[in-house]
Amino acid sequence: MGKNINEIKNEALKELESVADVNSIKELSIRYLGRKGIITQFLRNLSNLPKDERPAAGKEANHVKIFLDEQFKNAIKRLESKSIDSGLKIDVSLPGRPSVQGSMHPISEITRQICDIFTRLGFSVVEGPEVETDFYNFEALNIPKNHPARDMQDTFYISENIVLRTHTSPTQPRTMEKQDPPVRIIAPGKVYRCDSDVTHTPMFNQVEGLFVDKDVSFGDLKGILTMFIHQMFDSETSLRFRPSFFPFTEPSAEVDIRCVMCKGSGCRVCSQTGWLEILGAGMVHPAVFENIGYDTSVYTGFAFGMGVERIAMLKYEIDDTRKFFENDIRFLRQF
Ligand code: 2NL
Repeated sequence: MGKNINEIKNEALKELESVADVNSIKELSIRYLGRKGIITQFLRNLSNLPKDERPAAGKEANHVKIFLDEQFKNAIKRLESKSIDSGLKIDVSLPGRPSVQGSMHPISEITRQICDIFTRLGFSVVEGPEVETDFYNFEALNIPKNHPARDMQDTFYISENIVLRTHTSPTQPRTMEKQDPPVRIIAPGKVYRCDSDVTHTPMFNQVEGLFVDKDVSFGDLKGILTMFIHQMFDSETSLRFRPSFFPFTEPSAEVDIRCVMCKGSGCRVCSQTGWLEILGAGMVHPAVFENIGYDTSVYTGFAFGMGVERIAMLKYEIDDTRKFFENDIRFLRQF
């Protein structure tokens, strides 16, 4: 064999010292490390060595290859930064690159508006985990073991006792465990259900609220929710409370508003009823208070929950929930 690998290395370094522009360095790199380069040939010729010398020689040659590659690249980097330092490559007359201005996602915007209204009414915003235990998502809220919401078909199970929360309600027993009344909280966030069609996405957003103190009545519930709806929609909006059922409230009600599209005369959006359902509410079931240790002879409270997508659809006249999560910039830019 001709030259040994160290001689080749030293020659390459010497040549590198004598060149002063990027192209020459690139040529040098190709001459040594390219497909037909000196080092590449050297590695190929190793097969001529006696078998027991090949591994050590190969290892050394590979080290040199990596070393030289680094030297060439560093030399190029040094030259490039030098030319930038000396101002050679900057055209100060070029216009600046515009930075893209984003906008608030409609769901974030509506969530914020809801939280702002309740914050002004004395509520604090609290957040909780999206991966929940069976206890906080169901048990603490008086949702019995055989309830359909607990079915695998409706709930995403991580394991037997861990779920993706199906509502933001678990945030509330979590808060009540840590704090004695009065409690005035609002819990916004993402929730998950096994459901996917024009009106359902497997992830959607809710805001729930809870008010606990001495002497809290259904009248307080009506007053607070009426103020909320008048601020969120229009101070002239009529609303009605219909009896309903939730395992965690008793009595329970559903709240409808006069259809924002037809003002009550009947249209496609309100299915000709003139009314739109926009929230669920009720007086907190005593079992919920017992589960977290509040004295039911002293305290009462009300709670409510609403879907953010539904409110956003009504306010912005959007007809398909899936549009919120397709990330089509033409859709999102409008908000
Ligand atoms: C709906 C209805 C509701 C609640 C949520 C709640 C939470 C606790 C105790 C009692 Cl800790 N209730 N939350 C109560 C009534 C209705 O949501 O339609 N949500 C989209």
